[in-house]
Amino acid sequence: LSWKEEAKKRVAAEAVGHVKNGYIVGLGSGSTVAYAISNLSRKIKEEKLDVLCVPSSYQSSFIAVKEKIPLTTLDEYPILDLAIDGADQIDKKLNLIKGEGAALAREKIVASSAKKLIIIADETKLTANLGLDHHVPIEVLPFGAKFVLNRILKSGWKATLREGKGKVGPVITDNGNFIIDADFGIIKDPRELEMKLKNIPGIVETGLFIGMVDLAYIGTKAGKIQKLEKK
Ligand code: A5P
Repeated sequence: LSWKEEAKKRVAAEAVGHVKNGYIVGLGSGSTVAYAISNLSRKIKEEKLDVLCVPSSYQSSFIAVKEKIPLTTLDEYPILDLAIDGADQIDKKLNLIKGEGAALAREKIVASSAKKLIIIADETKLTANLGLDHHVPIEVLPFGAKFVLNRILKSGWKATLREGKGKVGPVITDNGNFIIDADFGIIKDPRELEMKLKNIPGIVETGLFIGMVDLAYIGTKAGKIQKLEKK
């Protein structure tokens, strides 16, 4: 395995260490979370734990089913003990950009339902400034996609409708929506940007996760784990 995959595995195991018997656990999406799901499956079997999980995407649901992890829903358990998720960018204040896998809306709901949110990532995701060489994925209603795109472009930013792979035309999210990738450059005030975006009709959710993270484990190239905690 490459150092990155090793790092992802390491932080996944560290996060799964927080799961206790009786926990309801929210599962994020992406390749790092995939390691956490496999690890959690082993832990449940070995320690004979009574744990239920709420997946944030078809991807994490399919992996959890394959790993024989019992699943539940937010309708049955609106409060989760813990959520484990990945990120596309993370700054020192533990603010995130998410949504490369187009799962950001459900991920944000799962993360917001959890008493504790742990983020796992390799060190390439760490940044001094959110938005530096990175776009922000935004989930939009198909009906309002052009309208939202024009609003963002008119404000002087760059934005494109995400095209699908394995399908012509736009990416369709698990919620039946489109994704706009917007480039805001370095984001000085992510909370303010989030508020501005949320005021545009048609935007369902943004990939900005502000002030939500309790703990982040960052896997380094040197084989260590950097722990970042909410202050
Ligand atoms: C999914 O929409 C994203 O928010 C993922 O959490 C993010 O892309 C992390 O994925 P990796 O762990 O594969 O980098």
